[in-house]
Amino acid sequence: MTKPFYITTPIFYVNAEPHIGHTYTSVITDTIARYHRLAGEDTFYLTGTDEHGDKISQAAEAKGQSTQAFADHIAGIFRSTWDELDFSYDRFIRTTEPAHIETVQHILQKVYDAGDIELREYSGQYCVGCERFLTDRDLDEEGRCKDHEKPPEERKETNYFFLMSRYTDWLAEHIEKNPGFIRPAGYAKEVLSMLRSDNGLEDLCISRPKERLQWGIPLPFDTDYVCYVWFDALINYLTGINYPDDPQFEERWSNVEHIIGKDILKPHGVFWPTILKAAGLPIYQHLNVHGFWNVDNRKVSKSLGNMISPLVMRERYGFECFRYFLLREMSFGRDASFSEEALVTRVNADLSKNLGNLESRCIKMLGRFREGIVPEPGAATELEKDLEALVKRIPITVDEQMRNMEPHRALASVFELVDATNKYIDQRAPWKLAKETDNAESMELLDKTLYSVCEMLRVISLLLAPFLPETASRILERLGLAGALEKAVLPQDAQAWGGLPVGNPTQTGDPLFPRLEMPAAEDAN
Ligand code: ME8
Repeated sequence: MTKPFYITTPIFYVNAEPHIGHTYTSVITDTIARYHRLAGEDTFYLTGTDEHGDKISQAAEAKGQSTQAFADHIAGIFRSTWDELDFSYDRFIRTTEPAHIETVQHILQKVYDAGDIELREYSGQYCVGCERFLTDRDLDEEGRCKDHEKPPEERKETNYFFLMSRYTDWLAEHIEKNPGFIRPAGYAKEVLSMLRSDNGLEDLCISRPKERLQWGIPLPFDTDYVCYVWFDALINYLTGINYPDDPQFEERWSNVEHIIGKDILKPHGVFWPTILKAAGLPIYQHLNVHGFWNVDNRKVSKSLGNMISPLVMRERYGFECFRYFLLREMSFGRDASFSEEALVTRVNADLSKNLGNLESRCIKMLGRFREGIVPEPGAATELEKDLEALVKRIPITVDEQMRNMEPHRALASVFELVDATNKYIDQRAPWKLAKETDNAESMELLDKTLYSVCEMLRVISLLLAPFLPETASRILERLGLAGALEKAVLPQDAQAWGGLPVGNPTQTGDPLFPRLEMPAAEDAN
């Protein structure tokens, strides 16, 4: 293990069950975490639930449940869903945990002592959906919240304010001087325009009077108030790695990557770095912002009933097919559209036809022509040298793309290897060579071909493991390499041509990706 790597998802509100959006964020985070583990880094992946605030207490009330019972129930569903989907998180944090409450109070006190929190009277337009006071730019022409399409409530209160505006210039300068701090670049621009807008940055109201809202963390310096849910929620990233007591905290924190959707850019791009600065803590390394999934070209919403349950998708298509589609279809940072038809089309083309056929052709031919035993490759010809060159190059490209947070491009790079191998098989036509049993040269060429194809499959599986862990393990097992992933180090083991031992026994199996049927019209979504 070398340097620590720390990656986080947003903590999800417990007012809805996990849907395609939460699943996408978690699939990306899981994939990146798995990649870093395979690169030998001491990786920590944090996820969890955000349980305080008006939104949750109102949702519980609507269900006629106590807020705690309601939060317990939905947090349990998130956790069990993530477990069923085999996400490799290291900690599932809940903001109602005593450890988190303590950390929030510690940070609040620090910022208060630094003189960055002040009591003021305030009136404004509050959106319960967003859990914040809105500014003019958050409103549409009819004066409704742009995100929730609902008019905000007029609220007047004496509240504590975090003097965020003090940090405007510092933050703008940091963003300008550190390209990639918020990525892709379009989101850094968006944050800069929030900071540089005519009115500049406002201060942030961080309290709610207890008489109005009980469900929150009491302010340590005034127990008549509870903490604003966003101030509380962001601090989960510190609690998650046991700030301030863990001796590993500093090193881990210096390598933190946050993954979020574009809807929560402002809290993460503006509130969070300024809170950290005010608390005297280093700011995060990167904020990685992805786009939004629309379903059949419409916004995902409860009222439209198009939320897409990951467990239903697993039942219908197999989770790795759904996972593959999410990873490949969306360019990280941009919006994408989900439909079951698009999923079936892509999975059939890429996984059944391309990858699945390659695996089954390769292992079946080895069984038929060489009793399933990996043969001697002999000396490389031009065709094998081309494959070797690709195997030297692609793992490095994948490594860069993963570190630049471009998983869709990394996956496309892995598939370059799949395409090259399919092409190589067609060029060599081993089924023809196999007929020329009297020709020693043909037999040698056949061995070379079979070895090279299996070796390509080994490399492909190693690189595919973070994206499709189950598929990668199955292919490696069939190559007689069960357990290889536990020892593998990326990218170097994928680059090392010849890693597959001669004489390895292989075994055939069921098709990895049976062709999917198009959904019947009435089932679709
Ligand atoms: O905002 N497409 O929680 P949340 C892609 N508790 N991603 C989507 C999506 C979609 N259609 N819908 C949701 C909160 N997401 C706060 C976060 S963090 C300190 C507090 C994903 O339950 C995406 O990651 O509303 C988005 O940022 C997140 O879910 C919002 O989840």
